[in-house]
Amino acid sequence: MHPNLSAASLRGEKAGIIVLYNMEAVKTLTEFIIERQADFKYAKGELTRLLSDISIAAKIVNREVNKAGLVDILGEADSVNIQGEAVQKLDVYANKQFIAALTAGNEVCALVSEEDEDIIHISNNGNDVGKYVVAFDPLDGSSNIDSNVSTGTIFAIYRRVSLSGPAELDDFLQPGTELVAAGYIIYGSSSMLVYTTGRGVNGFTLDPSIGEFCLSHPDMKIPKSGKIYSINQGYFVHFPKGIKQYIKYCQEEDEATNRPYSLRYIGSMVADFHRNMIKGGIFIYPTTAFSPTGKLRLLYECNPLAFIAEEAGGKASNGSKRILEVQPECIHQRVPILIGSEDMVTTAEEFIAQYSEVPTS
Ligand code: P6P
Repeated sequence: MHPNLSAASLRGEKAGIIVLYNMEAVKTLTEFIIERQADFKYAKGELTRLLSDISIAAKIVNREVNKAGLVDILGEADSVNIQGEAVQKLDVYANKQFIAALTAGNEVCALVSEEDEDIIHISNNGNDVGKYVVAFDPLDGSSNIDSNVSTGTIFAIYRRVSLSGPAELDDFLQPGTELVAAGYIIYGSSSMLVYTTGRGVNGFTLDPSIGEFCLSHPDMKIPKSGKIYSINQGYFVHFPKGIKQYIKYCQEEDEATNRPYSLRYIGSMVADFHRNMIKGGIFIYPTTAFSPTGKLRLLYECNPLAFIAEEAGGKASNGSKRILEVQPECIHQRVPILIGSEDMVTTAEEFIAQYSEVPTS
């Protein structure tokens, strides 16, 4: 029996989180990855080590995120990242943790981070041993930390295409269909790591008492439809006509299709996406007058979440094309995105096709 279970959990009281009843029922992330290693087309333990490195950094970041209100790690660092956004100290901390963990693991030859303008090369005395490249957003939604709102890390793992030597730009400019693995960590009321290697999606909840991510959401599926739409409606006047019409559709009264939907918008993509993974729904960040190609980044936000969404039976598009088929042109490329329940994304695409110029790409 898990030594740290409270009497409440023994009684099975719903505490709003997954209650672990006993260690016999608990499968850790490491055990799960090893079990599934055979499924992974490049087995030989490479992915096991790579995902294990990511989970270690996630635990360290989780610890600091949870302490953020207690130590002077909040507040804006004196720099801005290449997106021109004020950098929170926790952004910098999280970035350093993931770079350190992925560097130490020797499986990765280069990284792209939201926080760094250029490719971060990782070499071992001049030999670029790693067969993988990783694109990641170390702390998505970090501007919300001061208000204690969930934030997250998003990662995308590609096999390098260059044969040897330092990684090249083309190693990162692969479409999402070439992803070998992708995932996110959500630092919230409980912290979870959710990932896919193309064999379904599985979610692991961090049990801080044992410091392990434990399988809590096996074989996750996004409901085919839902009653939640997520969009920053404050920008309504700047949206394309098709998006405006879809929003009006969401607000109409129609019992047969469960409308009006509820509007839920957290402002952290990982948190909005994760809620829709569990409950069903659609998240939209379209083009706007001030983000003419969209705000969210293809390599380390949209592609990894699109891979997960599709593996969970959902859908992700730029309004007219699968996100995963968009050919990246640069490492910090932005794209418009509609992602979540398949039927809801399809309906939104129909409004875009009917009312406005669909994005070309
Ligand atoms: P807006 C956070 O800054 C982020 O990159 C995503 O996590 C989030 O979905 C989006 O931007 C929020 O942007 O313009 O609505 O504040």
